[in-house]
Amino acid sequence: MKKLLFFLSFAFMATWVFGQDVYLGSEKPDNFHAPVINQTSGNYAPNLTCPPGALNENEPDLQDGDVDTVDGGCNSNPPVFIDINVGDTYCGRTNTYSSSRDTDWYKIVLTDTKTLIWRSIADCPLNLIIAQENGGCSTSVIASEVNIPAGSTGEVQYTCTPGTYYFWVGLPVFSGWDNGADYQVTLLQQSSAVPVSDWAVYIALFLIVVFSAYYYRRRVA
Ligand SMILES: [Ca+2]
Ligand SMILES: [Ca+2]
Repeated sequence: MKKLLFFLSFAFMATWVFGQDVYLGSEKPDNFHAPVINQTSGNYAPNLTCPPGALNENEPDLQDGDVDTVDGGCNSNPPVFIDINVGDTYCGRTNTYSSSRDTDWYKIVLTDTKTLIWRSIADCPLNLIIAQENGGCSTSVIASEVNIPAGSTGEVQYTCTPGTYYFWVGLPVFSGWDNGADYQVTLLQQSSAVPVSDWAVYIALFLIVVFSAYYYRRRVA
């Protein structure tokens, strides 16, 4: 029984680890691992509305034979990106077409170190990826979250040193979403300030220590 449980646990972990898709491409590769959670729209009712002040990706849903000339990143020739700044929210679209998927690459060039958060919500399942440019279109995936269900907030973060980074958003799958769906993505910087709630905890702990010491001294005096 123990051996069976061990085997099942190992199989689950292996499926979870190796079944993840952090592939940046728009076309399905031969060795693509099917996502563990093949989330579809199910009973979810699309309800995203673009918030005031948000920017628009301005890319129409791609059709068979289309070339992504808006933000296909390194999947397009020549490569094309949307520049993004910390604090920006983009409202965009993503879809599948002809066994391919739309991929959207947002680019930022950092001159100092920042812990950046890439956050999303969508009317479809999403993958979020942060990739670092190693020169040209040589990239390294440095953080990712995959199979974020429709209607759920996804988030991935990384402490980025000076350099060029790509913030990628797209579907986890290569078919089934030909009619497309809305998404929203936001690039945030993690504050280094200690939240007020944390300070309250520290002060409370300090007072407990002080009063405990005072009470102990009175008892032994
Ligand atoms: Ca798009
Ligand atoms: Ca695109």
